Amino acid sequence: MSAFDCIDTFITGGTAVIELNRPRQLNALNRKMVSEVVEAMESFDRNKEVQVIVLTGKGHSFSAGADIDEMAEDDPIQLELLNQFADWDHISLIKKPIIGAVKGFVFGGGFELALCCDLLIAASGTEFSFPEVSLGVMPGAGGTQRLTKLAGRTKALQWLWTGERIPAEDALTHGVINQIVSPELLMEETLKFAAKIAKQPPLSLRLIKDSVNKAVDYPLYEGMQYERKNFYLLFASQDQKEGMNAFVEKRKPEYKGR
Ligand code: CO8
Repeated sequence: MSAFDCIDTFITGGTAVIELNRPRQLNALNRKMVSEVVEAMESFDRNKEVQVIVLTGKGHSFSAGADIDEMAEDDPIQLELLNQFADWDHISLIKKPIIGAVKGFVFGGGFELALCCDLLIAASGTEFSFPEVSLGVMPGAGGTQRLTKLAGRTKALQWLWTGERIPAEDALTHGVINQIVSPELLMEETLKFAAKIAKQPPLSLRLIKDSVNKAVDYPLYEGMQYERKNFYLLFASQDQKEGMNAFVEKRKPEYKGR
């Protein structure tokens, strides 16, 4: 039995899978679900058996957005006191690769949660949208920032102002997702993709993610200084010795994550 009410989790090979589990509400994100996602991610981030985390949704859709019923009567003071976005901030601190496997509707807060993933694989027919504008609000969990950094200001404004549905093909063209696969193969292809990453040395994966994330926020020079420190740090790892010795000795490396 899952320890969670709104998500399911399991581990297969070196990949941990987190499934949003309110399919009858199209996986609308209530606050409990977001806290559970974060709790599961933090636990998998510390679990030595896990190299990659996959985030997906049960049923037809990844997520139709924040739970409007829960949010409708919110007031600013209550929102300030709840500090619910602290949970979202914690997702940015996860060190392991996170792959989103999305399908159906990826709307509002669901789109924001997808944008918290490092890579996104979408089933054909997936539609992304920020419909918040039509509810008299706007994205609040990073949507305006992350979408703009990925797709650029022009497309971001168009999509955020109109709330129009973005077909998976457009999301691919504008660098929002990595790949489109057929719906029946979504999990299979995602797990294959995850396995390809999971076999790489964990410390390299971790510091590559850390450095690429800095590229988004830092000016080039500072980013390169940061990258250099991470590069040096990897020379303190057993896996660097193993990787380079294995190359010289013409054998397969055996990485330990140390
Ligand atoms: N919140 C609550 N319930 C929802 C939501 C939602 N976002 N989306 C769907 N549901 C429920 C429906 O009420 C319905 O429940 P019931 O069967 O009890 O009536 C069930 O899911 C199925 O939905 P529909 O019957 O509407 O299914 P359709 O296939 O006809 O339509 C749509 C699918 C087009 C996705 C439609 O459900 C829809 O428009 N949903 C709302 C989409 C939306 O506006 N999302 C943005 C919400 S605002 C937001 O995300 C702000 C983010 C802020 C930061 C994040 C904080 C967590």
